[in-house]
Amino acid sequence: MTTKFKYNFNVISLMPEMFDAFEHYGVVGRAFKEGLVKLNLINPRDFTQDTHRTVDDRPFGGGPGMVMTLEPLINSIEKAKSLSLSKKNKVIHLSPRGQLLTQKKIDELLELDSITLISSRYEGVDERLSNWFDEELSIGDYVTSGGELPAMVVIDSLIRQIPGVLNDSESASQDSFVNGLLDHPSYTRPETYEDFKVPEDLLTGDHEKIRVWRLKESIRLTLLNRPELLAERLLTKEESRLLDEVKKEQEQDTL
Ligand code: 4H3
Repeated sequence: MTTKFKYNFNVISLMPEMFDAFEHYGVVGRAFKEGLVKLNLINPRDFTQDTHRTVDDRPFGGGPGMVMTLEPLINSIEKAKSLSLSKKNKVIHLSPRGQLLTQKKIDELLELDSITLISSRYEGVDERLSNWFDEELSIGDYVTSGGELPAMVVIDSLIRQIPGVLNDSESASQDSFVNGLLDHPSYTRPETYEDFKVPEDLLTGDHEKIRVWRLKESIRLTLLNRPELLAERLLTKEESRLLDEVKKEQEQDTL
């Protein structure tokens, strides 16, 4: 009997309602519906003792804004850990200060069976909370008003990589970054729209010619938009040849 894939996402958030739509649409919604993955929403406000259910306080040392207090977050983390499927779990704080999220990181997280994502608000969390989480992750160099959208980005990109979640027509194997290059351009009908034609090679039905065209365009796009990815990546002989062709064509374009 095939062991059914199971993965628990525990999200600690003051705004759990933000996840309502997230759970119900697209491939992500299907994965939740089929029970492959589970979303546990934990609200620190449920772990407060005072009548105002206070979760924040003023920063020591002064300055604008408020800081999320330790106790409701620690109690939330303990609750989340009790909902994790096994010891193969990590507690991650989403923050602009964190390590940048990459496909490689997503693949590492896929090896676990549960993750707890702390979506903070206000000016962030009391620094001592770092004794209760494993790492900080950032989805990019910008600030959002809460960690909820970054948490959804992490969960979505994880779910896409679960074997069986994407059927062939949605396949993740051709996604950007999966082979360390940006995804090749795609075209569909009509073959000509106003003066814009589909590249000839894609109309030949010659699978080898199409494979090479797509690889070359992936390399061209990566050189243009993310040259550092090329620097990090070992290129095959074929890829190096195609990169040289792209560079020569670029030189001709600038002449
Ligand atoms: C993560 C969280 C950006 C990211 C975030 C990211 C709200 C952290 C608040 C929350 C602080 C703003 N913004 N790039 N925002 O992954 O608690 O400082």
